[in-house]
Amino acid sequence: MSDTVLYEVTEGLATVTLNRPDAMNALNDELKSALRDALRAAAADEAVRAVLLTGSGRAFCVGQDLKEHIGSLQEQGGSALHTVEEHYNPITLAIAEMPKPVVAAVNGVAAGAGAGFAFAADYRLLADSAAFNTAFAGIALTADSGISWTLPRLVGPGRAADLLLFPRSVRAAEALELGLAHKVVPADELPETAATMARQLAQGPTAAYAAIKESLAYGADHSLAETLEKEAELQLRAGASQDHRAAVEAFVKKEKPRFTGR
Ligand code: T3D
Repeated sequence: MSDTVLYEVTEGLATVTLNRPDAMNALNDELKSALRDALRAAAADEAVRAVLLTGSGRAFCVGQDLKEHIGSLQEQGGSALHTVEEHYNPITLAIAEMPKPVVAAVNGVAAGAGAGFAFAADYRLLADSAAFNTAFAGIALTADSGISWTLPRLVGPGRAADLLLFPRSVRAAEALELGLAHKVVPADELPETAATMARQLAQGPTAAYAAIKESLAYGADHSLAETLEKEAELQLRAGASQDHRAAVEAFVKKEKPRFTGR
């Protein structure tokens, strides 16, 4: 695997680190392919029960590497934008749809597709020095990486239009207020806090988390009646898990449950 993405699995937690710190983790072709492959590997690996996505250096990810992109545009014109189908879409889908929680530890600025990947995650923990910037309109592009789906759901359609039409860096405190961040911590505490939270999820009831992800996604664009049916189906599945039985037994015995993810 390319060293532009670090991939490590310990005790059920896959840590995926964007690793072009000198380029603020800008997404060149090598990094995009490596990230897509790492996320697919984490999704498919039953031993992985949660994923932590973060960046090395001072940025989380500044989106498409525009220094590489200018060369592609000169060579290929608009065909250079096929990277959206080849990379951005599968990366976003892998984050949003993998049947296990994904925590984004946003260690610095997240712009363009970098913001999109964080918005697709299930939980966003921000360093107090971090910021989001949609960036697209600044280079005469429209939203990609799912931002036109995730952003209105996070902040409402009016604010989403504002953030896309007038791109600016939304700092961590405002991101928390808007609902773009779940939690903000001092920058030097981010790695430890993020690892602790992600490890807690990796030791949790994986099948229930998968069902929670699925039901939230389903409920976002279905009627109440349809969602109730989906909840019933998913609850049957969660209720049949070993973890559910073990947790109820532990509750009755006043013990702490130990989840195996099955
Ligand atoms: O193929 C396609 O294009 C379609 C796919 C699109 C997906 C996308 O992600 S489109 C959006 C691309 N990203 C951007 O437009 C963001 C551009 N960057 C910025 O607006 C700002 O740099 C930030 C708001 C992110 C951060 O600002 P600041 O003040 O902290 O940093 P800076 O001084 O602007 O940048 C520091 C360095 O990073 C600088 O390089 P230098 O001068 O030290 O050599 C800058 O050029 C570089 N940098 C920042 N963003 C990018 C980048 N280099 C390449 N690509 C970037 N996206």
